[in-house]
Amino acid sequence: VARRTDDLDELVRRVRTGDARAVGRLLSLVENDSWQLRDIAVALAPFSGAAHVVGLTGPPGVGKSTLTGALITVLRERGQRIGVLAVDPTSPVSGGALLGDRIRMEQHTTDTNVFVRSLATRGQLGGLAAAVPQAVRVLDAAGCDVVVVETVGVGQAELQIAALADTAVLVLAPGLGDGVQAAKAGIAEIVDVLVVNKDDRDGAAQVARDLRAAQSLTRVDERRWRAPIVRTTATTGAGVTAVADAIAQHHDWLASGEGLAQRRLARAAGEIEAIALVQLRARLAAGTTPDLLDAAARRVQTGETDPYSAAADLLDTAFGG
Ligand SMILES: Nc1nc2c(ncn2[C@@H]2O[C@H](COP(=O)(O)OP(=O)(O)O)[C@@H](O)[C@H]2O)c(=O)[nH]1
Ligand SMILES: [Mg+2]
Repeated sequence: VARRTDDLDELVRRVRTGDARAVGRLLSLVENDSWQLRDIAVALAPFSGAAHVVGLTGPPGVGKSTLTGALITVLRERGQRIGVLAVDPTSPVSGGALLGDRIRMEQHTTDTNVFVRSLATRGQLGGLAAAVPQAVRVLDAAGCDVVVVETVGVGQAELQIAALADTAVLVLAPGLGDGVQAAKAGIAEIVDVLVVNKDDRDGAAQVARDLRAAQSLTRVDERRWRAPIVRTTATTGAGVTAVADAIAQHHDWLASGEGLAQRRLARAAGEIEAIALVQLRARLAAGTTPDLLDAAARRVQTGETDPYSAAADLLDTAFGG
């Protein structure tokens, strides 16, 4: 165990110098070797909190990866070091979507100040929830000024990533129909920057108007951040500077008050909860409690007890003293 810990410390030391191979190696450990996640978390804990974590989400095909590539170009011009995590909960690592992401960001692969990585689930529940925050920490420790986490979707998974980020960016595009409808509900509460991409296509102005209308339904509050709506053509880079500006302004606004600390507290709480749930599930599955579960199921089935009381007993037994 001691040797393993030494190896991790050495790896983290190299990561902190921005060594791309060490970053790649540690990201692989985070993604694949879940049994080492705890040791990795311990080694990284002192070195996180400097990066601005940006969650970038939206329906498939709206141009998130293209926009991320264009954003990298703008941020590099500003002298920043960038990390990108493309999270895809649905497709396997070798799948088309991630391959496409790689190609779209390829222009940056020789830049030593840019780290791009795709993450996919390995089928285990909670796997991504556990891996993504650690992967962010790796890039944070590597000295990234900005870490972009790209996720697909306009549902629950997207909300989780939004909660993970300091700044949540929602990308939409014309021709989505239901996508915009679904997105409207969460706009006021969750989203910090709204991007209407594919501004070169018909309907982009209408999408922006719809978003502004949805926004105007929420109460005006001077103390609240009002998400700017930015129109972009990611393929040409038009409007992308304004996206970078909006992201930076939101960070400054958060940092000027309690916002940044509050978000990071919420992020840590969510992370702890996710880890606890994964461990509970593992204990239930790993044989420490199946007999208890069987016995509890029988008592519930015969009406001797109710499922809530049985679940409470099981939790006490699994985690109690
Ligand atoms: N016309 C147009 N096409 C775009 C724009 N941005 C991205 N695309 C194209 O939309 C497709 C999906 O882009 P991608 O970045 O993979 O979308 P993602 O699934 O949201 O990551 C690709 O063929 C892009 O070239 C844009 O601003 N205008
Ligand atoms: Mg993509």
